[in-house]
Amino acid sequence: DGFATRIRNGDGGGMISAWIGVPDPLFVSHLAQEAFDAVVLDMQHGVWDVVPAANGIAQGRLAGKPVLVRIPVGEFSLASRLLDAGASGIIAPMINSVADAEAFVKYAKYPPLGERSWGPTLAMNHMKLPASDYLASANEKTVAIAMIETRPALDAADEILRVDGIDGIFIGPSDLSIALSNGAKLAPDTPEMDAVLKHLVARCRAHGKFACVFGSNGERAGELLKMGFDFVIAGADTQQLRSGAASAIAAARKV
Ligand code: 3PY
Ligand code: MG
Repeated sequence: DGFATRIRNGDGGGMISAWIGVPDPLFVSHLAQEAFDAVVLDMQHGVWDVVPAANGIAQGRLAGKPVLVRIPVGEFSLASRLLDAGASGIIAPMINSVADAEAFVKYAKYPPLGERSWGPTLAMNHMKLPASDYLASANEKTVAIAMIETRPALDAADEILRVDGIDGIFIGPSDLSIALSNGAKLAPDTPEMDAVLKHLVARCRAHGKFACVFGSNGERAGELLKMGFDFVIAGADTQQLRSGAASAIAAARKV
């Protein structure tokens, strides 16, 4: 559970995380063997339900990797349930205002920051903490990450970053590119988008919060780390699986 400290202090040296949409805990077991710093389970566009997600968190912990979960839009009560299951952090999509950020914090943090309800049975098992120690440290040891991926979110980024209990932001370059082009294009990897991303990294630095972003492949992830992001994705599980298969087939056909 040094993850939260590592990402808060920026001493992760730039983390690369797996991103898993296939809802099988065994996928976590396999990908966690690679040199990823963390694992994200995607409940928004992936197809995870709560029980497999809880088992996926356990597989990540077995492999010594922190597991974060992206919940579906507005389903903040899932944040509490997944933290109860031992998630190291929650990523909430489409946080477009201070009101959205505060609603998220309410479910992700215990008082005085929020109103998370008590019952972290699995988390205490995983972390080997008695209840009093878990209560005293959970707000620090787990992270609440707000996704910035719309025009209103971009406009409100400073106010969202100022909300107590929001530990960092995660930029969704796909949705943001769709929003900024008014629905005209999906273009997450352009120079125009890079200018927006650099601006948001600077705002995170100014507020002492960390910056995360989705990168569609390894090379893009490297560019995003160079821009100063603390935590990047290097493509999703399905892409990595298929590109591995495609390159094996291509290699076989070449002999
Ligand atoms: C986006 O780019 O919009 C995301 O949510 C990350 O996949
Ligand atoms: Mg998105």
